[in-house]
Amino acid sequence: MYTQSLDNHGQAPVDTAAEDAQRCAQFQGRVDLDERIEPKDWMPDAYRQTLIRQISQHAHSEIVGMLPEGNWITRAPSLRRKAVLIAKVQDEGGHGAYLYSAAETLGVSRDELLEQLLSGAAKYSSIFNYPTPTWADVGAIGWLVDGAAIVNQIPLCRCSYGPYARAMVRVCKEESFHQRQGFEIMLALARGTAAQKQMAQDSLNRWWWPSLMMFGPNDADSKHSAQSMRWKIKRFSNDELRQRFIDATVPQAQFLGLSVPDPKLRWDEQTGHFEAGPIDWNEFFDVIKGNGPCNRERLEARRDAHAKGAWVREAATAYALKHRADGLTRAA
Ligand code: BYC
Repeated sequence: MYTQSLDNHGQAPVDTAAEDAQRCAQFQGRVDLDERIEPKDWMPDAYRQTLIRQISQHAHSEIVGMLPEGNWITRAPSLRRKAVLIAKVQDEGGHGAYLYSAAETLGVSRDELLEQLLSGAAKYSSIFNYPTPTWADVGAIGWLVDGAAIVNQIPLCRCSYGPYARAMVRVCKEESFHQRQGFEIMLALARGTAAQKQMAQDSLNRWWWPSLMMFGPNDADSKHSAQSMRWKIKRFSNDELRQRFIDATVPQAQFLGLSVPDPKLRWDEQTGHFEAGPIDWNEFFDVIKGNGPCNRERLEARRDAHAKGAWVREAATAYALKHRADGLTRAA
């Protein structure tokens, strides 16, 4: 598109398309050199929108992800388990806070993002729409869901956008502790009574396939991957990361003495990878459309928590305004 600036004092028209193409090329050059893009740097609008989408979906996943495990805080089987679980769930809230802050650096407000979540317009990870009927589910979430999150998020520590990459460094350190606490719960159950081992097996049966779906659709159906990889937001494709997770997790299930619920799963000597059976993508797309077993329950719980937290937000705002006013008085 060619436009003529109103105040360019009779000079030649400004070719904004050419200017934008030049800026985009310079931007891509910086990305190719692995330079970090920071909030005040020029960036293509599509890059900004992609990051807002991904970072906010990620933030929503963290705070919705507090709910399935939060259900077990009052019923944890010992004081130690309760203390650990409270700390873990609190960490997830912290991850949400860093991620909303990272999204805000792109020019969108936290209120806007929360409104998108609470109205049902925004996506969050499919995995949190499954129920947690037994204590073993807390173990399975830590082991599998946090395990999948680590595989997905370690490469995000090298994401081209600085604030997201830096948030991921801390998140990954905490996820690593979460994964171990989950595995430790599974180990205790797997080495416990026959009923406890069965409980662990049942939860693996229920969480295995949804954990594989966390990585997103197959590469052929992933509409954002190619561009996100060119921009180095994503470093690996959905299928590459899913395979990495399968290869790391199957031996862990074997160590626990549990069976992965995939009759087609086999070790491929030639590729050096486990080959998994087909994923039921109908289930995945159904869940992300809002029809999973717990979608409605999760959104209602978030709306309720948001409404009940209104007084905290009001008090925090009043406190911040008072401090600002005090600061101005002192400065005057
Ligand atoms: N669930 O083109 P694609 C945690 C959507 S929290 C729902 O491949 P992309 C934890 C996708 O958004 C872990 N939707 O997309 C917390 C897109 O739809 P839109 C959360 C999904 O972005 C508490 C469409 O499908 N982790 O670990 O290139 C307790 C096409 O997909 C899902 C993150 O958010 C899904 N699973 O790749 C315990 C990591 N997958 O937006 C643990 C950051 C895909 O066009 N995010 N969709 O309407 C990412 O790495 C990428 O966004 C994804 C998807 C790999 C998830």
